[in-house]
Amino acid sequence: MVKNLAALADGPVTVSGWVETVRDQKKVQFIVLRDESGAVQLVTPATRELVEDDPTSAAKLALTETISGLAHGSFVSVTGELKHDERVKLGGLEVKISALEVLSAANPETPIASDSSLDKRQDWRFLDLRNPKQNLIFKIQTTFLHAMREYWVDNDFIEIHTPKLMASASESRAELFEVEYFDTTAYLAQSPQFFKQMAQSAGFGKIFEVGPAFRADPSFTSRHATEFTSVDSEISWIDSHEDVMKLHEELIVAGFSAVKAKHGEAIKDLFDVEITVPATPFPRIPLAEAKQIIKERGYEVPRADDDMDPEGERQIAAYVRETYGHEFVFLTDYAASIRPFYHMRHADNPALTNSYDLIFNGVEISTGAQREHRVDVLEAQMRDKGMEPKELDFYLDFFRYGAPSHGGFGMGLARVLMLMLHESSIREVTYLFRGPTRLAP
Ligand code: AMO
Repeated sequence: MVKNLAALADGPVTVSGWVETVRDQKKVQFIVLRDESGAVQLVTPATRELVEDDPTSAAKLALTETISGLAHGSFVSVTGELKHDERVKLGGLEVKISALEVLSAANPETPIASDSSLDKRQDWRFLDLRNPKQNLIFKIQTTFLHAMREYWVDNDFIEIHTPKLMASASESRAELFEVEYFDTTAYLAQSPQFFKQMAQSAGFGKIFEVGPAFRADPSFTSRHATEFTSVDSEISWIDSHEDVMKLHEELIVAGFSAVKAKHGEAIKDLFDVEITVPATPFPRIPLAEAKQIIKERGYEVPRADDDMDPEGERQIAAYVRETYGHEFVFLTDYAASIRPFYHMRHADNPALTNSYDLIFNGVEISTGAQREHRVDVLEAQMRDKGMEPKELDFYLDFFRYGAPSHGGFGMGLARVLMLMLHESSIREVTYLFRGPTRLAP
């Protein structure tokens, strides 16, 4: 690998990778060769014609011509002499080529360039991903998930994998993908919601799942996909949603600490972003209060349904940044009218729920709540939402045989990465994006 060259002494080496650039000068040729670990400069004197009394000149001429004809993106293997030289800007070393073999030639026409549109880059995602900046995103994602997984495992959480083929909706009846399923209809899971709650009644205590979620959402915003990776966790024996927020912020801190330690410098170099590990506790503001705060700052949320809108999220984030110097804020105690039937309502005010949204840099990344575990109350809350309890009898059964108090959250992985790296769309940080008009590649 290219990165291993730095540790080697001067001498013969073999290295392979993609041709990034060729500088074909009259007397000398340079190649920048890249693999997923980094880039190195290769150099060779150019031989432009046969020299009669030099028996090696035919081979030299062939090498020069091969290099002149190399297309960007070709995959080559090179043998040569490694030389450490501080004057070489790229990593302070160079390989003088003695032999070069083209293992897989690239088409000379490169279909995308750095200024291609996002849509065009999505068409050629595998080429787009060769860009070191794109590559880094997936290293960051790996580190972020690994750190959270380490937290879960160290704290005795059990990992579950809930089915993605469902007999019913898992959130609302809207945004449901239907699938032909033998002689019936199945639905793609919008969330692991019901089955992560089932784990609480099954006595698992604390669980997590990282998996796909599907939403037939026709919107073209920078934060919506029709398939996304959902990070979910659910815990038993809680007193309120405060316990869930505590878990949530500890996971975020674990993830951000690991990302900063491992990739902080590379993120600064490639994204010009300084990763901040957020201080705990994150600010918590009841939604009604948050709306009042932004109203006093001159922005009134236009929605009549008590929810926050994207501009409201940006406004409250700006307030939190100014007041607490924090990038995260929990907006809490949403109205029952805009929350699902399974959110627990306040004992003293059933118009409000024990729930929250987590806002990061002005965008919602997560929803969490304490769940209603008393089956009679659950049934009443379903009816209140115009639902017929019979429809979800399998779910209600989870609460008919002794169910612990519990709560949890679901978090969109791509949204976290987008906001962490100040990217403009989740399409930039999703391996292969799925949207209303994007099903391929
Ligand atoms: P909610 O529907 O708010 O809650 O989703 C949780 C989080 O998932 C992400 N998300 C999306 N990401 C990309 N594209 C989408 N179309 C999309 N929809 C949602 C967001 C969002 O905050 N069951 C509850 C969670 C819970 O209470 O545990 C749920 O799914 O980051």
